This record gives sequence, structure tokens and C-alpha cells, in this order.
Amino acid sequence: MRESAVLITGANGEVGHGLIRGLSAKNSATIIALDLESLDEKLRPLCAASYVGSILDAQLMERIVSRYQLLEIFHLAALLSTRAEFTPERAHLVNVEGTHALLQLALRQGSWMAKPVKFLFPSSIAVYGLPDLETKRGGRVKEWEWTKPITMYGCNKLYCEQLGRYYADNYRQLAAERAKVTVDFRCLRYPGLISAETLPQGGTSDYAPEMIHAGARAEPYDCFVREDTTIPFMAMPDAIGALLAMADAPPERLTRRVYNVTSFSLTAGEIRDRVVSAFPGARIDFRPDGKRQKIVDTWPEDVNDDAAREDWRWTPRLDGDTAFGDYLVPEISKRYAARPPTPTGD
Ligand code: VAH
Repeated sequence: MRESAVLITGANGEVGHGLIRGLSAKNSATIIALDLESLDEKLRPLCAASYVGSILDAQLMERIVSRYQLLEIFHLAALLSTRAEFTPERAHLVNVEGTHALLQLALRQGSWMAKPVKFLFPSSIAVYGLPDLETKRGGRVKEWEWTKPITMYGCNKLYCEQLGRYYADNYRQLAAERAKVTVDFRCLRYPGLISAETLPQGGTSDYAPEMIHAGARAEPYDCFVREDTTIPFMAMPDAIGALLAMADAPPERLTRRVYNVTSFSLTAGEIRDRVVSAFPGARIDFRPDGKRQKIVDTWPEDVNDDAAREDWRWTPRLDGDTAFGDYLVPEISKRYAARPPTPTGD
């Protein structure tokens, strides 16, 4: 008899760290962690098993499902936007083919259980492609507006949103006998995420966490976007809270499969101000990188998350001030007090 479990791919990443802690605190779920890197040793006691490998390794995935009956999959593994722009074909393979393989695995698991696997997928505001700064400054973008991404990562995420919806609602729709059980696909479009526990992993929104961690280390930081650049952000505790709230929502509450969520929008200058006031040793300059600036300029200043608030009572706990005052500054200060930064900045 296989043990029922929850699989987290990309488990050692920024969201993975918070999710493992959040899931293990919430219930007694049997957590199976999968990542290309070995799992942070602090997280291992919270997981029933942790595997090192790729979601593209079919034999590894079959080994996992031969031992565990997957009730839920939190599919976090992905190449983020900056890395994906240097290796777009690799990004397509991991972000799209990897997600497709996992959706097919979820379909098989669901048919064995006669109950759809809950498939939680983090998308991103990178799916948006605002045409100019005037439109970008035009208000809270809805889920169906301006979805014309200019990055491979944004294209990957947008396509996987559609793929998840297809597997959930229209899989093999012309077949004589359609699948009785499909996939319970649920997706959040995250803004830029800022974690106190982990270092940024190569995103284009990562100028915010990079600035904060550099300030805490009293190291100079050249911000690669203009001072007036504004996008929506979210502190990691709210990112985990939103994911778990959407996962727990009764299916009948969900009016859509893809939801915007956000907490606060700040300019890069407002982030600098908060960093300098919290860390007097911070030395932050603005040296925009035109190519990366062009990407961030296509992302909205704010998104409309009314649907998440109405359907499953989404509401952020931390705003632009409390995210810094109650979470980022105290937690990051503790991190560097306990573990003075190494020359590599870890
Ligand atoms: C990235 N942190 O920069 C991610 C995010 C809004 C962008 O998805 O790629």
C-alpha cells in the first residue's frame, strides 16, 4: 500500500523553504521534497523523504510514485526570468516540458485514486507585457489583460497556465470515452517575492531582495533598474499563506484556475529608503541595465487581485511597511548576526 504524500518540486528554492515549513506546521502531511540540489539540512526533518534529481527524469519520478500516492503536487521547479533569458531552450525544457510531464503524472495518479490530484502552480506577473510606461502606470491589471510576455520565462509560465487549464477542464475532449478524473489545477500569479531566509535565485525582480541583503551586509549594491521603477511585491510569509489558502479552498469556491495576488507596490527608490533607514551601512546606487530595465518596464505597477479576495478570502498580512519592519529587517538582521556573511555573500 503506497503512503499518501505531498510532492514539492524545486523544494530547496526560495518558495520551497517557506512552503515546507508552512505545510509541516499546518498539518501532518507526508512531504516529499525533490530538487536538483540536496535539501537544506534544516528542512530535512520536516520531510518524509527528499530526492535529488530532475523533474525530467522519468525513472526518478516513477520511483517516487511507486512508493508514494501523490495527493497534491506543489510544482515550484523552474528557471527564473534572468537565467531563462541566457538559456531559453533549457528554460523551455524545464519550465514547459517538465510541467507537462508532471501534469501527465498527476493525471495517472488521479485515475488510480479516482480523485483528481491537486496541482499547485506558481505563475508570475512575468506573463504580462505592458506596451509602454503610460499603460504600465494605468492601474491594477486584471488576469486577462496584457498577457503578452517578452521573456521566455513569461512565455513558459503563460503557456503552462493554459496547459494546466486544459488538463483540468478539456483533456482529450473529443475522445469517445473521456477521462473520468483529470487534474485539480490551481495557479497563483506571484509578484516579486522577497524572502529573509534565502538569497535571490536569479530573477529580474530580485533587485529588491539583493538590495536588502547587500544593505544588511553593509556591502555596496548597484541597482540595475531606475529609481522610479515600480512593480508589485510580496513578502515570503504571505506568498506561502496565499498558496496554502488557495490549495485549501473548496473547489466550488474557485471561479477561475489562475489568480493574481499581490501585497504592495514600491518604487526601487522606496525600497532603497527602507533599506538605508534599517541598515545605516547600506550603500546603494542606481545603475540601470537597459536590457533588464526593458523587461521590468513591461511588468505591471499593480495587479487586480479581487478574484482571489472574493473566491478564497485572500488578504495579505504584510504591507510595504510591516513587510520591512516586522519581517525582513528583523529576520535578515538575525541571519547575519548568527552567520556573518562569507566572501561569496552566502
Ligand atoms: C523573476 N522572481 O524575477 C521572479 C518573478 C516577477 C518575477 O517571477 O523571474
